Amino acid sequence: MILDKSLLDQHNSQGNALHQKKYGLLASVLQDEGHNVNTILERLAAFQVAIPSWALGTGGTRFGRFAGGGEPRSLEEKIEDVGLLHALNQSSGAISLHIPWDIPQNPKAIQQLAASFELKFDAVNSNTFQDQENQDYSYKFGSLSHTDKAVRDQAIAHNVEVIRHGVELGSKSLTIWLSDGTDFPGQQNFRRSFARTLDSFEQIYAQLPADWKVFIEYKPYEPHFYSTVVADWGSSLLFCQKLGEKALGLVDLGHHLPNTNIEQIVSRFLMEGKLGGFHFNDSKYGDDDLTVGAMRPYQLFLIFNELVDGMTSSEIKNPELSWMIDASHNIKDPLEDLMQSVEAIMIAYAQALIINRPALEKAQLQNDATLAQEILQNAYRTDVRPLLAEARFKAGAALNPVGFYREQKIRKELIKQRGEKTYSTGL
Ligand code: LRH
Ligand code: MN
Ligand code: MN
Repeated sequence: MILDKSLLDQHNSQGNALHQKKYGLLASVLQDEGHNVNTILERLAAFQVAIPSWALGTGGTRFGRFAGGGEPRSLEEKIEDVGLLHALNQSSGAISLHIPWDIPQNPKAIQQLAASFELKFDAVNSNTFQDQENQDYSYKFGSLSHTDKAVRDQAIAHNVEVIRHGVELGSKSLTIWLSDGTDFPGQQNFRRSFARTLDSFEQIYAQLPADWKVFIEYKPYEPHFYSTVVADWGSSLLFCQKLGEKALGLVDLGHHLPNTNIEQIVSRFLMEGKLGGFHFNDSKYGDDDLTVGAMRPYQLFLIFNELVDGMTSSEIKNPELSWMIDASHNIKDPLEDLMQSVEAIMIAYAQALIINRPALEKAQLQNDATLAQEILQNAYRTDVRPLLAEARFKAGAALNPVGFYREQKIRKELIKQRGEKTYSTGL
């Protein structure tokens, strides 16, 4: 579906008076506090979050799935959906593919289609956590860590194939989430599983093009419930350090045990120049994959505090980061949910940008915990949404993306075009 620009302009002119009131007030307060509002707006405009190709349909759970209607039926339609999101917020200028859920049959045409919506391809994701039809060996007992070399070779070949697809699309990174692990104590030897995995990773690493990176994503449990080979940031970092400079850690917010201090993990990765990127989502219990910011917006802000600190510090030498969403939608309209996720990420980023850093550093040096908290929470409790709206307005996006999407009844239109019961590939 191609967006009619004049409808966007109409939406923006209707909302502009109220927006200017809110924005003017915030901008003048920030200016008085010593911030350069234009620089903040530029940073927000430059910030792009990749949309996962597997989150454009209703995911459901293992207990059931309730189709939302009008879901994309092909990779082309997924790209159109991301194009629509990007037109609405100008902050979703990339898509991350999961292979083989989304195999680009005609990569040239796919790339052209994406380019027509000004979309780039972020990391390509491999999948050795499911068996595919016509596959020689099963991954029931693992893939890159498997005891049988033939299974490992098959999983390595798949990753190399994913790199090939990525190269054809102009992607520059591979994300490996390795689900391999065990369900019962004694089932495997931890040390040998690690060694076999390292050997497999090394073979994949050797096939990376010169300007590529590989992201090693960690997760403590699920699908396996006793041990996982790449269970935590320590294991991820260990693999990355052994592999070389193209290997970087990937932090999926849902992949931590309850109450883990994720912001400190982010700081450690940054310190070592080993942070590759994020899978943003939110959760209350585990890997819930809920809308970003729905449960723990303060945690997200604290993560961005570390990121802004790291990105502006001359002591940190970390490659540019990949910002990606990894979410699943059980009951919401996936497009609305993704717009909310992107907004939540941008809010946390904007709030982190307005932290009074010199004052924070001074409070830290003086061990003034009260003042340090005041400084952080002053930024966190500032309603920065007018800044985001202004950045969108300037970029020709919608002042209120979800509002516009509803006003225009876009889902209804997608259902008309695609049908009530469509199923997109993915989770
Ligand atoms: C695993 C995970 C990983 C997969 C995606 C579908 O839980 O986060 O990133 O590739 O979900
Ligand atoms: Mn993930
Ligand atoms: Mn996950």
